[in-house]
Parts: sequence; structure tokens; C-alpha cells
Amino acid sequence: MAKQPSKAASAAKKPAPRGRKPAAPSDDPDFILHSLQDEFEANKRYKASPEEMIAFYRQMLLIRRFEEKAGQLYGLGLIGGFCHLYIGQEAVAIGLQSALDNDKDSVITGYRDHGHMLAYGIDPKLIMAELTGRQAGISKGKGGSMHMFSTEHKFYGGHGIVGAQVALGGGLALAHQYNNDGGLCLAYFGDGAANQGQVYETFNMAALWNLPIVFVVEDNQYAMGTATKRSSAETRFYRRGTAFRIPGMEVNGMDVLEVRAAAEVAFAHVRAGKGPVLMECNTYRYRGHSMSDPAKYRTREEVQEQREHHDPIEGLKKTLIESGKTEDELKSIDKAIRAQVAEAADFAETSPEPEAGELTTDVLVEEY
Ligand SMILES: Cc1ncc(C[n+]2csc(CCOP(=O)(O)OP(=O)(O)O)c2C)c(N)n1
Ligand SMILES: [Mg+2]
Repeated sequence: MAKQPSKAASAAKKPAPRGRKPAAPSDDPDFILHSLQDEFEANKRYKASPEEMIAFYRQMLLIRRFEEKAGQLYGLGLIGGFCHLYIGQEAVAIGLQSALDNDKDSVITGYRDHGHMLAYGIDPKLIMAELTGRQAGISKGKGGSMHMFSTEHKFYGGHGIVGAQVALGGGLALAHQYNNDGGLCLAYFGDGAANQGQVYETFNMAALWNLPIVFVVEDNQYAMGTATKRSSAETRFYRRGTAFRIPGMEVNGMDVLEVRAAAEVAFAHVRAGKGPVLMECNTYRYRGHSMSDPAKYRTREEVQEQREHHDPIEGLKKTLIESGKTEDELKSIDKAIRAQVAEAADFAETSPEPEAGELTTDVLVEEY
């Protein structure tokens, strides 16, 4: 007896739509992902005014000098616990946060958080005093390097659990939507954190509920001692929202003007109520993972190559000089910043530690 064609075989010949899905991926217009890349590429470098350009330079340099000093204070035993420096990645925080509406928007990140706090223009004394665990610190000396908060500035940490800030960022975005306050959440995470499951649970909910959130992967090429290519099956992180219909953007995170241009496109998309965006910023950390990492997993030449050819501060300096600034003008900015950072370090070394009674305050927060 001739075999009856199987149901599967006849379905293959004449595919029937299943539910609301089209018959095959090639028939699915949504399968071709919406991307914000074209819009971004059309105006890839932000046209900063001379004042803005100097402000970006000053802010990035402040992060650089602050972090160098924090490294020294750590070496002297004045900073306890872990300390993760942001040197090399300055353009990411400044490019993005300079485009925020600080009255409305919230920010959340991981433990490599000093630069994101400095990007608010908060007095570096308060941040340095937090690192040395002093009462005058931005979190009364009880957060330290990894767990700084400033709810006043809508900065929600400072998180030591890799990837946890992404899910919390989803919650912040839900709060913006629920309260209809017009704000968005900027949630930063690393290339290593990008492999955490909760990141994708958050992507799903954020897309499903159209939440106002910009996810930013700071791909600094390493998660502790593991190079991105050794730990990630898909190293083009901007593609990872595809399955959730979240548009992606790939950005040179060593160029503050490019990051700022990308921020403009991403924030406009979110503010127009179109839901989340996933931005990958390619960057590089010059120092070890934390202060206790000798960084033996990479060569000196690799780091040197980045410093010489891709440094975000040197890059902007070049643009400033081309636009008419002189070496002397830029040197005097550096001098003033060094003095400001030295003052912050003195303050952090000499101001008092918290009273013992502070041990039991701020343990439970009733209201943000
Ligand atoms: C859930 C969890 N797993 C592991 C760790 C240990 N850990 C701390 S930082 C880190 C690497 C994260 O790398 P990445 O996300 O790329 O951030 P980066 O340090 O490069 O900024 C790991 C594995 C942790 N803190 N939390
Ligand atoms: Mg990393």
C-alpha cells in the first residue's frame, strides 16, 4: 500500500499560517529587525558647541584624574574593599549622561561606578570621601566604591551582583511609566553581565510593556580576566535584543561625540514612547578588573595600542586643537582639575568616619 504523505510533509508543501504568525521567516516583515543604526550613522558625530566640547573634555579629564588618585589612595590602604577603576571608558558615561534630563531620568550601573557619579557634576570631594568610608561621603561612607547611591540625583547605584542592575533598571523604567513622569532609565552593564539570564527576562518585559529604558552594554573587552570572544557566543551585543524586537545600535565608545550622537537618537526613540533601545558601546579598560588584578591575561602592547591610538581624552584633545584651542589652554584645564582632585583626596583623608550609631540607620528605606 502506498504510503500516505505525512501531515508534516503536506504542511511543508503548503504552509498554513499558525496563529498570527506568518508561514515562514522569509515571509515575516518583522523578521528583518528594526535598527536605529542608519539613523545614527546619518549624523554619527554630535555637533558640539565650543562650550560643550570643553565641558566634555573637562568632565572626562576629571574622571581620569580622579580615578588615578583613587588608585593611589587604594595603594596607601586608605580605600578598603574592592575598587574598580573606569580609566579608558570615560567617553561612555559623559557622552550618554550629558544628554539626560537630570530632573526626570534615572541611571543605574554596576560596581565600576565612580565615573557615572562624577558625570552628574557632583562635588568630587563627596565621592572620594565615599571611597574612604567617611561620614561626608555621598552615601555617608556606608556604600563605598561599589555601592554608591544618590537618590537625590536619581542615581540608583552602584551594584556588586553582576547583571542585577539590569533587572532593577527595568523596575525603574516601569516606575517612570507608571508615574507618567516623562523620565527614562539608563541602565549600564558589562560584556560579562550581558551573559546573565535576568538581562533577557528584563529585555522581554521591557519590550512587552514598552518601557522607557536604554540598555547600554559597556563592552570593555574583558569580564575579569576573560576576553569577550572567549565567553560570548555573540560578541555583537547590539544584536542581542533582536529576539525581543529591541532595536540595537553599535557605537564607538572611545569617541565622546559619537556616544553623544547615539544618545540623542536612542533617547528620542524612547521618549517618543517607542520602547527600549539596546546600545553597545565598544570601549577598553586600561587598568586591571579591580585594584587587586595584575592583568596577566593581556599584553602590555595591547593596552599601549589602545592608549596611543584610541584614547577618548586624547581624541577629543585633537578635535579641540583643530578647532583653535591651544595646548596651553588645555594644560591649564588639566592643572585646575589636578588641584580639584588633590583637594578631594585631602578632604577624603581628613574628614571623620561615621559615628557608630550610623550602623543601624539607612538599613531599611521606606520611600525613595
Ligand atoms: C552574579 C555574579 N557572578 C559573578 C560575580 C563575580 N564578578 C564580579 S565582576 C565580574 C565580571 C563582570 O564583567 P563585565 O560585566 O564585563 O563588567 P566589567 O567589570 O568589565 O565592567 C564577575 C564575574 C559577581 N559579582 N556576581
Ligand atoms: Mg567587561
